[in-house]
Amino acid sequence: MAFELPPLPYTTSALAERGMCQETLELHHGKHHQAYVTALNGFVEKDAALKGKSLDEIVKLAHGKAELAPVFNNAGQHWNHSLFWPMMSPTEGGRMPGKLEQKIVGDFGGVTQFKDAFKAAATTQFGSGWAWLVLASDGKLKVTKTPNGSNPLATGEGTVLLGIDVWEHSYYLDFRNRRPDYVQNWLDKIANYEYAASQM
Ligand code: MN3
Repeated sequence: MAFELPPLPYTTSALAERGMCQETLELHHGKHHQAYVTALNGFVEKDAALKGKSLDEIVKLAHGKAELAPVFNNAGQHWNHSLFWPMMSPTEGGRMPGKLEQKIVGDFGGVTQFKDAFKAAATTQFGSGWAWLVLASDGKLKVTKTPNGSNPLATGEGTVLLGIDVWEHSYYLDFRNRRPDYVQNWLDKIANYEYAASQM
């Protein structure tokens, strides 16, 4: 059974007023994410060891294996983007439920401290990659970052609550080279903290 591009949970213009325009979402979802899915299906088709495996299984088994790097890159990016779309909200973006806010205050010292740590991770990820808010195995929230198509599922860094794509294709039409502005706007107006709280 081939992997499929999941539909966006909102229209491509739904986040435009919040700083992510229709063209960004059309290209990012319809072209970039679709390309990862198509490439992954091509690899699975040709490799008996991958057939019938779940996406999580492929991400974990391909991680760190040089000969499976192209498989890992595309499987990881399919996994990352499938989470990224519901991690944004045209109605609840930026609004943090009390349950998550309390946990963030407890583990980071405050919402501002959390946002600063997340922004630092997202802006210091050299080149392409992702920044994440994870619930680590010790029960604490942590901010982490991964290069290219990698993610906390592969690295075992914890359960993903939130993640931001910092590949240039995710922000260049809206923010040009200003990645810090993209990340700050995303945290303040776009991030779906209801989704994050539901993963705790
Ligand atoms: Mn992307």
